[in-house]
Amino acid sequence: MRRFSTSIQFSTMLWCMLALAVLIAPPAVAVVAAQTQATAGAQDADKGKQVLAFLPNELWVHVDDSITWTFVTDEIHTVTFLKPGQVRPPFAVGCPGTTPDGSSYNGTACVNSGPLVSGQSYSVSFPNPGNFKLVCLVHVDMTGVVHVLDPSETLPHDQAFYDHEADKERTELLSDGSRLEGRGTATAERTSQDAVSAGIGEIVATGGGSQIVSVVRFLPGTTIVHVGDTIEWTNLDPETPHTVTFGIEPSNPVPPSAGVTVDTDGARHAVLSSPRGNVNSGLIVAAPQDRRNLAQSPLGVKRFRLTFTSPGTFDYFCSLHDDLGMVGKVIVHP
Ligand SMILES: [Cu+2]
Repeated sequence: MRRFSTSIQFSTMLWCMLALAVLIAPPAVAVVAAQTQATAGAQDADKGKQVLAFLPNELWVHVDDSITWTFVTDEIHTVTFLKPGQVRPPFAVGCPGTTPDGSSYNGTACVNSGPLVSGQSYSVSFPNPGNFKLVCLVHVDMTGVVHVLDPSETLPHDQAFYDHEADKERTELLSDGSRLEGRGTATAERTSQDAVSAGIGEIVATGGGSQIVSVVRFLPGTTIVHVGDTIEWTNLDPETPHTVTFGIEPSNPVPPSAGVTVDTDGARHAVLSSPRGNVNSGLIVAAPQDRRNLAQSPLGVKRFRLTFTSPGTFDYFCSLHDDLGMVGKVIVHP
């Protein structure tokens, strides 16, 4: 009982001291850490056009402010700030690993959301001034920058400006995607009756870094040929890999399936003798951009050819993007 009353007296005294401290404290200078909103990725209604971009991809904040990125696509992205000079890890490896939502990036230790999709968000705060590169570990050309200014400096833009920039960039990239979709179909038709574009895309530069739009579709979606004909798929995307896969989805879509050979011009080639047959092109993808004073990257394998030796209807898909609706059909007439 005695101990109880002592503790009451002690806490009452604490409250009085706290109240006094509040009363005599100088009027607070409103240093409220601001919260900026941005978006990771965008897509159209049928998910065929994927904007691989931070929207917008250049932001100015004050020291101790934080930024929240909202994810809005079925395609995965990461919000990642690597250490200066850090070797870029695969997204499955991460920093290594991930750091929790609300992590603080001080310019020396890696911060990484890990792969996130629609409905998720990730916030980062910035305790030190500086200019920090923002990357997505899934998409190499999805980059941005965060400028962290001393509180004495005036921020050049507000949330309304960033919302407007994000809208403008999203609209422009999706509209580019529509134009590319037309070009992917037209290019395939011009090259040969039996040519299919396996995706098409572009990289766009902004003041903050680079953004991508990828059309994750086979263009055209249906091809009609005769027994003995060969169809050629070409990946026209500067970055996004695809596969041309018939039959059972392989557990590892990266390597070509057994029986896929290489033509003298480097394109992969296989023969399919039944609509129930299995064949996987492996990744067909552009080579990464070269960087001065580093070894050049080898040629990418961007083409896959398939010869049909029996009639029937053959359904196929991209092992990486079938969930986004990247599927096609080949009708082989006798
Ligand atoms: Cu794909």
